[in-house]
Formats: sequence, structure tokens, C-alpha cells
Amino acid sequence: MKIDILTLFPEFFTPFLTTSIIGRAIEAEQVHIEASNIRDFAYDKHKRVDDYCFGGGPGMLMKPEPLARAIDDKNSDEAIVIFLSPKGELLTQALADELALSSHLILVCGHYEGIDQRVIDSRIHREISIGDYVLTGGELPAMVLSDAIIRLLPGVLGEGSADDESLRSGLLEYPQYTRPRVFEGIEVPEVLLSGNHKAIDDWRKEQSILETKEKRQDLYEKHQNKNK
Ligand code: 4G4
Repeated sequence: MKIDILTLFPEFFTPFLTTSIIGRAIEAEQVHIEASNIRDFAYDKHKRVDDYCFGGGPGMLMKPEPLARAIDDKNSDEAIVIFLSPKGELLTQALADELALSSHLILVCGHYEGIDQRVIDSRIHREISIGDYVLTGGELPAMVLSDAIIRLLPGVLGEGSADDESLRSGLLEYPQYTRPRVFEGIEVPEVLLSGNHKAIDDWRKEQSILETKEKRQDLYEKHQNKNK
């Protein structure tokens, strides 16, 4: 998979692209990511990328020309052009699963008050939001979306880790424990030491349901309806 990120702050992505699992996935060529500066596509003397809003009001908008040229420079027949925006459809595990099947994504990071509507209409295929809150720019949402997708690509996580039932099944993860067996006087649940795989599976399923019922009423009700 190729991911192009269009941003006014490509250096924002350096720790993301060089650290831990994502850094390793790039190193192993399981994903190719390039963060490009939209300002490089501003052709006027001052390399201007923002301007006032027609109709007035506070704040600035990103000018259409540099952004359109940046998208056109990266575009391909297979590319899905995504704009990270508070107005987008909400990112879910199902959406990450779907996008992980693509060969080329172009992620557009907005700044100021957003981008000119004509670029959205002519070049953006999907608007995606990572949640109902406002951030100063689309860079963190682009990293969140990239991370959710890259961990699903073949070979990036250990065998089976990305197939985990949690959230994809509509339930939260069950509680997990590692060594030591006793920590601050608290024992690991007995069943996990039993070696009885059926009993462990049943316990985890039950715990997932209890956890979801307690913490996420919305997911719990959806799960109940699905299993009616
Ligand atoms: C587009 C329009 C995404 C992009 C306006 C982006 C939150 C999200 C931006 C803006 C973002 C999200 C500057 C308000 C950049 N904030 N929820 N900010 N703003 O995914």
C-alpha cells in the first residue's frame, strides 16, 4: 500500500514514521508513506497557501490552487483521496478494515478554517472524521487513520494479532494479565491458569460482554439486537 500525506507540516510525521511498529512496517516495505508539503505547490513569490473567506467572517482558508496541484501530482487511477475533517463520516474499525484493502490512499490535512469547497467537490472522494471534536489541523487525524490501517496490512503485526475479535465483533476486549502471577497480593483469575482452552474462551467471551455492558451501553445494545 502507498499512503501519500499532503500537509503544511510534513515534519509533524517524523516520529510516527520512524518509531515502533509503523517504522518497522516502512522499513520492511509493507507500506510506503510520503509526507509532502502543500507549500511546495504554491507558485507565487510568497508561496502563499491561505487567504480570506469570501463573504467575510473570522479566520483563513487554504487556497485551492496549491492543494489541487498537490493532489494532482500524487494522484493515480487506484487512489482514494481522503480529507480529514470534523464534517466527515466517523472512523470505525469497519471503515479501517475497508480502507486497508486499497492500494493507494492520499490523505489531505487541512489547517486554518479548512479548505475551499471547490477542491472538496472536484477531488475529494471521502471525508473522514476521527471523532466529534475539533483539532488545529488534520495531521493527528491522518496519523490516527494511517495507524488504524497499517496495523491491518499483511505481516505488520504478529500472526493473528490483527484478527482480534474485539470491536470487529462489536464488543470490548476482555481483561488481560501477564506475569507475575501475584501482583500486590492480587492473583490472576484461576481459569487463565487452568490450561482448559474451552473454559478460557467462555470466560473471555463472558468478560467481553460484561465489560461492554458496563462501559459502552450503545455497543452492548447493538450486540444484543444482532444476537437476537
Ligand atoms: C477541515 C476543516 C479533523 C479540517 C476544518 C480535522 C478535527 C478533525 C480541519 C478544520 C480537524 C476530526 C481547523 C477546524 C482541521 N479537526 N475530528 N481540524 N479545522 O477528525
